[in-house]
Amino acid sequence: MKASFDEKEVQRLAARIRLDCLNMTYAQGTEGAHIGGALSLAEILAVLYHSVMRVSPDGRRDEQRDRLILSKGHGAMALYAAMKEEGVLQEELATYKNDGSPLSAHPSRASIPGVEFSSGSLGQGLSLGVGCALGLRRKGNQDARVFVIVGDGECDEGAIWEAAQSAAHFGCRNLVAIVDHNRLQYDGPTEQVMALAPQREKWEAFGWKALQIDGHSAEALYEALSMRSNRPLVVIADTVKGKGVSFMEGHPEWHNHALSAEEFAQAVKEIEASL
Ligand SMILES: Cc1ncc(C[n+]2csc(CCOP(=O)(O)OP(=O)(O)O)c2C)c(N)n1
Repeated sequence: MKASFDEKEVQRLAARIRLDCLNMTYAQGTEGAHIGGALSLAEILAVLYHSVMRVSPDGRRDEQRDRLILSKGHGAMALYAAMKEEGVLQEELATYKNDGSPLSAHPSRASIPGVEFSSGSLGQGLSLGVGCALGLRRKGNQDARVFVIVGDGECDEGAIWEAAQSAAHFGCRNLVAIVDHNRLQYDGPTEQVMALAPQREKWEAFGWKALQIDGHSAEALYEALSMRSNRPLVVIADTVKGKGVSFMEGHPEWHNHALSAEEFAQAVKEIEASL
């Protein structure tokens, strides 16, 4: 774990991640991008990359590095922006989704050295995380941790709960799941599509240490993600889909959307005001 945490610096980093996500989305023209669920991730990724994870600037070479799996792969824009800020990604964000660019709509291990696993098909990342955590332990690596970010809608997938059960069974104390709990999924409110509550109690019943925190508070995230537990740890991060842009916040239609010139200007103005 890194020793330094500066709340203001992390907040500024989160704002820059949001600006990059807006730029990438606007560059897609009428095709748009997964902006809502990228904006909800900004503080989570800022805290992980800046203050919590040991990252390997040269990709996956450092065996002691912490591993991050963005299981909700459609949040890739926020991941690329955070990686770029921390020097883990050298590509130009402006190439996002262009033909031939390594920065595809979902992160690809084959084209980006800092990506641990390819994702995009929801429900798979936590199982990958369990395997990775077990592998590290069997290699005698006691320090590296595995972080897996899942969406709350993604938790509809049965494979998430199979992975949760096996993580506890195999004693994966080096595994941390983060639920981006923004209460919305593709087609509406999570509780209407497939009720998840009571989330914390469910994870606890599956044998995890469960915390529920404000997922936009850098300090709360830092404290929770720095915690070591003798069980797998899940941090249920209460977030807002579209966070930081007033006309997007809490509106499911911004899951995957294009930005008009006026909307882009307004959104940038609002994020810049928070810098
Ligand atoms: C297996 C699978 N089914 C469907 C999709 C299409 N899809 C992409 S995002 C999404 C909604 C996910 O909701 P949530 O996990 O809550 O993400 P967030 O709201 O944070 O963006 C769906 C259904 C997919 N990527 N993978």
